[in-house]
Amino acid sequence: FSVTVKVLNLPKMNNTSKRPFTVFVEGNIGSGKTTFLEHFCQFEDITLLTEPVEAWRNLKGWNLLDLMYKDPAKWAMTFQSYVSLTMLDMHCKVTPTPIKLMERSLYSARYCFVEQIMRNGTLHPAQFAVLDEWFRFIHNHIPIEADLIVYLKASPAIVHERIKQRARSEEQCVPLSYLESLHKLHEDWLIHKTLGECPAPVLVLDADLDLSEITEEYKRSEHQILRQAV
Ligand code: DGT
Repeated sequence: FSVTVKVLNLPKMNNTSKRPFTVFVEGNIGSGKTTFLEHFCQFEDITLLTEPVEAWRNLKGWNLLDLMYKDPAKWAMTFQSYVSLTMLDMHCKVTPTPIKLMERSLYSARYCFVEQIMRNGTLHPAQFAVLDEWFRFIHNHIPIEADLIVYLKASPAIVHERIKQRARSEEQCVPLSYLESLHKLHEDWLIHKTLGECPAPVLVLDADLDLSEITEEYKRSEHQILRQAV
């Protein structure tokens, strides 16, 4: 599999000893993480790592995302273990700029998605235990760097509407209740801090705004992110 790596101005890299300032972009399905990352294409000091959804849709010809949505009881474990692998790949990727922006992380895979399918009974407790052990092992043995989390906070009803409009074929069966539960898990993890570990300070942006207004909202995060490149 491969993740999309967008790098502008590669020759600028001259500091290999210092690790990059690392930002996770988090938020519910359809909250605008991809649009947020696209906004930062214009900045030369940033490497963007977009989520490997395409890898999930085509692993040696198999569409794991589709299998997971069509038959979660059978495929959620397989899907989730592949998500973990692709996320770990992103965390470990050596990037050539002072700033690294990642779409999602191992943390949201564990504390939002795995948590959700464990709580709703899709995952057998034994399957959950295996995924959780993998997460703990990685967390304890591999340095997962995080300096800032940008949380695109969005109302479940709004992202539900967006998901219907974008019509990604696998997602047509996603009910509002699923998005409401995922929203609550994001809130517990990033705002109330009652779930798992929040590995970095959280900047909350209003992701309910529509495309015509969202650029101004994104700009609110520019300073916090870009000052790290100085
Ligand atoms: P955006 O740009 O905010 O609209 O982001 P999306 O919706 O393209 O990206 P994301 O990560 O929220 O979701 C992509 C699809 O993959 C979506 O159908 C949910 C699913 N997904 C992502 N991560 C996980 C995971 O860890 N477990 C499960 N079950 N599904 C996941």
